[in-house]
Amino acid sequence: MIPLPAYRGAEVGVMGLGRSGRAAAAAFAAAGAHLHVWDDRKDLCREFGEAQPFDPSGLDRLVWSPGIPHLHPRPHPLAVRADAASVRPVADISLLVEAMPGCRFVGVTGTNGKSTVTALMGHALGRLRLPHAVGGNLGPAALGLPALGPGGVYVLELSSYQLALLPRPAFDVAVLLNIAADHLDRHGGMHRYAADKARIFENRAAAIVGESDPWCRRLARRLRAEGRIVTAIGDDGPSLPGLPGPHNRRNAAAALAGLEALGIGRRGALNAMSGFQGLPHRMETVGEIGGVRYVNDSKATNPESAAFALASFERVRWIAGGQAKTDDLDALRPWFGRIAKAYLIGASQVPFAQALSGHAACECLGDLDAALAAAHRDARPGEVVLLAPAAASFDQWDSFEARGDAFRKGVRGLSGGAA
Ligand code: UMA
Ligand code: ADP
Repeated sequence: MIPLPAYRGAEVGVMGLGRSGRAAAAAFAAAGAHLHVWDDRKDLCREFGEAQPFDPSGLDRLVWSPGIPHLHPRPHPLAVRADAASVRPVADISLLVEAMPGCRFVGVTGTNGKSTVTALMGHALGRLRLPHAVGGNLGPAALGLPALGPGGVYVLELSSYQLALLPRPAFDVAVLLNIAADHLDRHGGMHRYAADKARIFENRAAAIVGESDPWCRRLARRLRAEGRIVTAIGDDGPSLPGLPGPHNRRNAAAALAGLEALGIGRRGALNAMSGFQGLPHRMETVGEIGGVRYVNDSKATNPESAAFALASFERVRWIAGGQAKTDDLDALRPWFGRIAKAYLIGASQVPFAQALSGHAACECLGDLDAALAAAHRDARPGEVVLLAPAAASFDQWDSFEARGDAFRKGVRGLSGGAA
């Protein structure tokens, strides 16, 4: 837990009692602050005592949970009242940065690849035996991380929600991997989304940017015009056995650049990165049956990430569909030729079938079990059965993890399916 001695006796509020809010509340309580908590789920508030009316006027700090809209599509009513009282809601990450001035902070953001790069950097710092902690959008919430001594490195995965809630971002190293349409309702459109992502570079951060999309290219040009040194992420990064696919070479390049920006020599960094096995649900091989490989990329929740998964294999039995963020599969078009057949599921199966019509064979199967059974039946040696839905899971599952776990279990249940 992060010590917050500066808040001893202060009036502090926490809005939202999920993972980030609970960690913030615990850190404030341990510091001896006067804690006020709110959540639209009143049962959660009751755990902290009597429900309290929301009075932001006397608050020294208001920590706001990233999942609660404070601006778009509509500000939460309590955000409106905080604004009226001139109290700015902030992300827990602000307090972490404030509380640990002797440490260095690496921020990793982007539409796709954040978790992979964050975890890979954490893996390498661990191999190098450097004091570090990994968290933020991935893993433990900011204020639940361990306190590191001077020189410690926090590697933080940052969502656009969190970035929008940082008053003065001040990372030492900032990585922006890519920008594609996602979460647009929460940011009020693509320009605002890109602007929120760009905030990671405010202040003094060493800038590392993937220049594969027009939004990032424009931003890198702007930073260079401002005299900043920008390290471009190419697709020539090291190829790590646990990280298949061209996108993962970009991720490895980003992690390498991040480690070098921390002052770690190239050879040492490369050596430390090796052995990283990747994260579950991201291009995870979960079985090999009769020469057919089964790959779980359940985290591919938008067409851009699914495109990289398709690009990674020659001939794919593609399981896709769910709660689509867009029915437009144009990002996948260059790889349609790799689809032996698409097995479509979930709420977007019909629009996805329409988008694929004339380009690839496809069938609407309704759910994952039926799709896996059909793909398994059709697959020939050398092919890959790939779950890369290009859509969120929430129409049929609680999370992308639950969807990926069901796929892994289904594969293990197929005859001879031990991974
Ligand atoms: N709540 C309200 N009113 C609302 C909405 C929510 O009171 O209108 C309350 C809920 O009742 C709940 C709490 O707010 O008790 C949930 O807060 P939250 O949604 O911010 O979730 P946390 O559990 O605090 O988790 C957050 C991140 N979640 C989101 O940004 C949606 C987690 O990222 C992060 O790991 C965690 O903080 C620790 O830092 C998850 C995520 O889905 C992985 N991120 C999105 C993504 O990756 O796409 C951005
Ligand atoms: P995030 O944390 O940003 O969601 P992850 O590392 O969890 O990113 O990967 C999410 C999905 O995006 C995975 O399905 C993965 O295959 C794909 N992906 C990973 N890195 C990239 C990248 N650099 N560009 C595009 N897609 C990617």
